[in-house]
Parts: sequence; C-alpha cells; structure tokens
Amino acid sequence: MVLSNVLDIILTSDVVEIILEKEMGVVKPNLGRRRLLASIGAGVVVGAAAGFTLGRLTAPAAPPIAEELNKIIAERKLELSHAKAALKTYVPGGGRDEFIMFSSGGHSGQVLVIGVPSMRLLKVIAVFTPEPWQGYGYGDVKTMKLLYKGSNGVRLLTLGDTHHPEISKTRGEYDGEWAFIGDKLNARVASISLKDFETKDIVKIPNTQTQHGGACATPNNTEYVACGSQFPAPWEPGKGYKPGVTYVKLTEKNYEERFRGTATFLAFDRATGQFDLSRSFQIELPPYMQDLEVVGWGPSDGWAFMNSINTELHIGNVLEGKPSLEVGAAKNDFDYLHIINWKRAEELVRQGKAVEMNGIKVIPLEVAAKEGVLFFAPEPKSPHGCDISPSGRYIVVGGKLAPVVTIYDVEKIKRAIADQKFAGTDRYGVPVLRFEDVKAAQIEVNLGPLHNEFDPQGRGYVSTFIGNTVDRYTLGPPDYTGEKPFTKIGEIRIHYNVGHICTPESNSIAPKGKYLVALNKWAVDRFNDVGPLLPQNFQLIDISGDTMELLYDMPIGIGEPHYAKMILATKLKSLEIYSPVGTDPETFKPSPYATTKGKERIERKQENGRWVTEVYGTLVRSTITPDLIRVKQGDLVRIHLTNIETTKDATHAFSLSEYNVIASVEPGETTTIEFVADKPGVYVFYCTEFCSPLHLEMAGWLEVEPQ
Ligand code: RUQ
Ligand code: CUA
Repeated sequence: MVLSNVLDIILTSDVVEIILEKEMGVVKPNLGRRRLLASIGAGVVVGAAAGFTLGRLTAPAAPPIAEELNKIIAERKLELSHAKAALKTYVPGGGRDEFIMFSSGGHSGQVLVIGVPSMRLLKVIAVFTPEPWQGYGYGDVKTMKLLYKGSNGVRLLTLGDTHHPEISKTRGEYDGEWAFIGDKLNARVASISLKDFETKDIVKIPNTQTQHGGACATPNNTEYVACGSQFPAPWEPGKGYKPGVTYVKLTEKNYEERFRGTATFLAFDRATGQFDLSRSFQIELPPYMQDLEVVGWGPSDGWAFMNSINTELHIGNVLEGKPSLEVGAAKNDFDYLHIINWKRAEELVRQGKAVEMNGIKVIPLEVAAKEGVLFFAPEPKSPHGCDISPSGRYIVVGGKLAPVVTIYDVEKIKRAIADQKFAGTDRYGVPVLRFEDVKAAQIEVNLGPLHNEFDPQGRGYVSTFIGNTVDRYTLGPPDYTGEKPFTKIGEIRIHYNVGHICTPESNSIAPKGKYLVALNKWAVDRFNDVGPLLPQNFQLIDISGDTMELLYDMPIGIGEPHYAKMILATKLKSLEIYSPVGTDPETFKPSPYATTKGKERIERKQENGRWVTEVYGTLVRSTITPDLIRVKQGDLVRIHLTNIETTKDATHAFSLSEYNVIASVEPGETTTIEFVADKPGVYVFYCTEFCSPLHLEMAGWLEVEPQ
C-alpha cells in the first residue's frame, strides 16, 4: 500500500504531522506536507529521534504508522479529533511541558502546579492548610510560624479559600520569581518562592474580613501586591476593623454608615519574599461588595480597577421577610467600577493624610473621594471579572446577568477625570463618571459572561457561565488593528459552567496565546462517578487556529479552583537542591543550626525556666542521627535536622509516631521541629520517603522518661 494514500484516506495527514512535529522535531512549520510524506517514504527520518512512533516509522518492514494508529483508534472507539487531541497534549516521560500553570486550589487552601499541554498535576503547594507530605504545619517550626503569623490573632486558621493567584512582574511581564495567592475567606495573601515552590509569607490584611480582589502585582517591579475586600466588615471610625473585637450591630442604617470595604496595596520585598505592612497602605471603601481587581500599565500605569456588586447595600434577613442578598443585590441596573489612582494614594500617604489603623496606613473614604484617589464608573447589572488588555488601554468587565462584556477605555477615563466631567457623586461623595464618556464598546456574547483573557493577536476570550461557552472577540486599537474591532468572532462549547479561564501570560503586556484552560465548576458526565461530590473540570483548548478546539478534560479532585496564571516554563528557575548543605529555606542562607556528619549531638538546658532538649541531627541514606533521643516528660524538644545529601530528589522525612509531627527535609536543607514531650513512653520516628533499599531501617527512638 502506498503510504501517502493510507494517510490521506484513513487518518488524514494531520495526525502524522503532529506526531512528527512533537516526537521527532524534524518538521519545521514551513516544511510542507508533501515533502514530509516524501521523507517518510524515503526513510530520511531514520534515527532522527526517539519516541513511541519511531520504531514503526524507521523499520522498513514495519506496518505504516497510520495503520498502527488507526488500529488503536478503532479499538478504543476514538474519533479523529480525539486522536489529534491526544497527540497535541501527550508529553512523554522525561519530556517537559511548554507552560506551567499556577491554579488556586479553592478551599483546599493550596496552590496547584499543572503542566500545559499535558495537564499533569506536578505539585500541590501547601499554603493556608497543613499538608503532611511537605511537612507543613506538623511541628516544623518555619511552617508553624507561617500559619500562626498568617492567622487573625484570634485563633489558628488552618482553612483558606484560595481564589486568585498571581506571578511577580518586571516591566509588565511575568518574571517567574514569585507567586502570590489570596485567601478569600479570611482576607489573607501569601507569597510563594518559585525557587523552591514553598510558601514564604502569609499576611492577614488589616481591617478586612474577606478579600476577593487579588492578588495582583504592580507591573513595574512588583512593588506592591494589590488586593480588595469582598464583603464589607464592621468598622469603628478611626479604629477600623479588628477580628474578634469590632462589633457593630447589623442594621440597614449601620451597614451604610459603619461597615466598610478596603483596597490594600501590600508592599512586597522581592529579596526576602516578605510583605511589609509598615510600607503598605490601604484605602477605605464604601460597603459595596468589591470584586476582582487589576492594576494597570502603559496608559493605565498608576491606576487600579475593581468592580463591585450590591451598590444597593442590601443585607438580607429572609426569616423576617426581607429579600435575600441574591434578590436584593440585583436591583440596580448599574453597579460601580472602582477606579483607583494608587500613585496618588501613595503620595497622600507620604503627605501624612492617612490614619494608622491596626498596623497599616489607611486613607479615609472622604479623603480618597475628595483628593482624586477614588472614582466610580457605572457598570451594567451585577458585574463580574475585571481584566486588562495587553496594551493597558482597555478594562474589560463581564455582565453576569447581561449578555455583554463592557469595555472601558482608560484614555477616556483619564480625560473625563482631568476635565472633571462627572454625573455627580455617590452617597459617600465619590465622583461618578458618565458611562457614555468612558465606554469603549459593549460586545454581545453568550449569557452570563464572567472573566476575560487575551492573546497576542489582540483577541479577547470570555467565559460565559450560563451560556456554557468561551467566546472569542476582537479588541480595538492598539491591541487589535484589523477589521471589525470589538466584535465576537467565535465560540466553543464548555463542559460545564465555566468560571475563570486562563491563557498563557494574559493580564500582562505579553500574552503568549496558543492554549486556553477553562476552569469549569461542574463536571456532571465527563468522568467516572466518584460519589455525589464530583471533581471540577479543567478543559484545555487549542486557540492557535481560527476555530477553537477542545483538547483535554482534567479532573481536579481537590477544592474548587478559581483562577489560574500560566507562564512559559523556561522562565522558571527552580533549585534542584538546597546548596550549600545546611541551607535554611526561609532565607536561602546557611542555617546556624546545620550539623555535619560526626557533629550530631543532644543538649539539655534551661530556657526561660523550662527544660529544653535540643538535638542537632543529620539525615542521609539510610540513617537518622541521632537514632536514640532520651528526654524527660515535659521537655520542649527541638530537633534541628540537616539532610546532608547533595543528590537531586534524595528527600528524607522525619515523622514521629503518636505525636502528630512530621518534617520534609529536602537535600541540603536544615529545618527545625519542635514539640512538647508531654506523654511518657517510647516512640518510634522514621523516614517517610522511600529513599533507599534500607529505607525501612531509617528509623530511631524517642524515649520520654516519666517525671
Ligand atoms: S471570581 S467567586 Cu475569581 Cu469569578 Cu472568585
Ligand atoms: Cu530516608 Cu527513607
């Protein structure tokens, strides 16, 4: 049989081209199909690369590739589109994904790291919730400190609802050095180092109970990470909101007068990964429910935008006959896009016009309204999402209950503000712009548009929650200079109920296009049933062509992811081991508690009137030294552990039976665990990573002598 006929008739050449491009790297985009087929026939490709298709291609007597694949397609009852999708997403073992996606883990409290296009889950980074594999929150001092520091001062919070991840930026582009994630439930933000993919700081945002507007890095150098409150908190004039302390009776009048939202700019230190509240500032906002936030660049440099719902100030109380929030907050035809001049706010703080409340400088609402920090623009009915085009000129908002995306022109906003062209003020004295003065366009899309992402061709993508689609549209100049600006040009069906979407490096000056991931809330019939609680469904979509094609469904069996940020994998520079041996991952500097082989020791001493047994130990295949630790009941036991391995992947873990203690010690790392030996007995500790044939022998004893 002639090879080219087989390809044309049975499989079409698409599949083969994908294989050759992906597996062999021999096909340049300009190499035509004709030449390609000719080369297969002539056996030119012999030995070009290794891969599952090659044996077939190169052995002269082997059945042609198409026949082989066709058999699998038939056996597995696939369609051509499935085979193509499989080939476009399959990354062989040892291969690398082109993009890395950082996805929120929803109410798992963690961050998911996913390779694209393979959609393989690479890691779940522990952030707000204890996680035993990483030794996070089980006696490991650095992680315990983080969880306590990041709590609200009232109780230890071990629950977070992560929504919006972010990656640090330099000159408007993602730089791959830091990631950030917000906790909606408790108004917290965490920083994650992308050197070791570990959480380095958690900060509770002062004067704020819940947050939904971030994290969002300022574009030039991630000087600040911006975040905005969601549900307003009770507020004492001059004192703000303090968890567990502030009480204001919930009445309609009090809600209007004594509840407040916030926009916060957390100063971030790129060198240490720490947030610094003393250099941060906050803007007091009306008790509208603020939603997503973006910080602009280019024409919108110095400005931040956030939408809001419930400008009705409705609080509910259905048992006493009041409409629910759902009903009461959907009355107004327009809510308010918040337009924040954050550079101006920074200036006002410098001039001393802010009030210090709970450790942060707060610009009072009246000052923000009068001094050019805060403006409003009407946005249609229960808006959602707030995204910025690559040029920084357009702010795009979804319309939840209206089948349109609304696009604001930042140039028009700035002009209207400069000309003091306002329709009036809201009830708090904040100037309100006229919709017609600031609108660039409204694009009709399917029902329930939520979030927007962009590609390098100046096209936008919007998720439609009710329509169950992702719609593609054109922006206007300078993002898109072709025919038919601001026009819907395509859509793809989604399964099902899409929330956020994610394209590589969107919401930066240089989106990369190629793929889109839809973060779907419902999976319904897409996977095997695993009980009534079903996974979320991430769908990978190829957006490189004129029509969008569905490539892959990835079940997410942990939490409810909201947003994700995707970056070119080559921008990430992950450490292979901690170096030199004895490095403290908190600082990436040599730890004063590091020990070397032969120097392990146990010391017992008094510290502030309490007995402390301090252990300096090492871990190496396959011994924990010391392997017998004797302490007295009631001692505080502090064990410093150094993994003295320098081999990639040679992680050891230290887990202590009956004590709820575990630490993960990566090659080269020094870490410290601490616990009180409150119960007498003999307890085994062992390494929980299967590290060598004698891993089972990597164990020891803790003897707690009764008092
Ligand atoms: S938003 S409800 Cu990102 Cu669509 Cu959280
Ligand atoms: Cu170390 Cu098992």
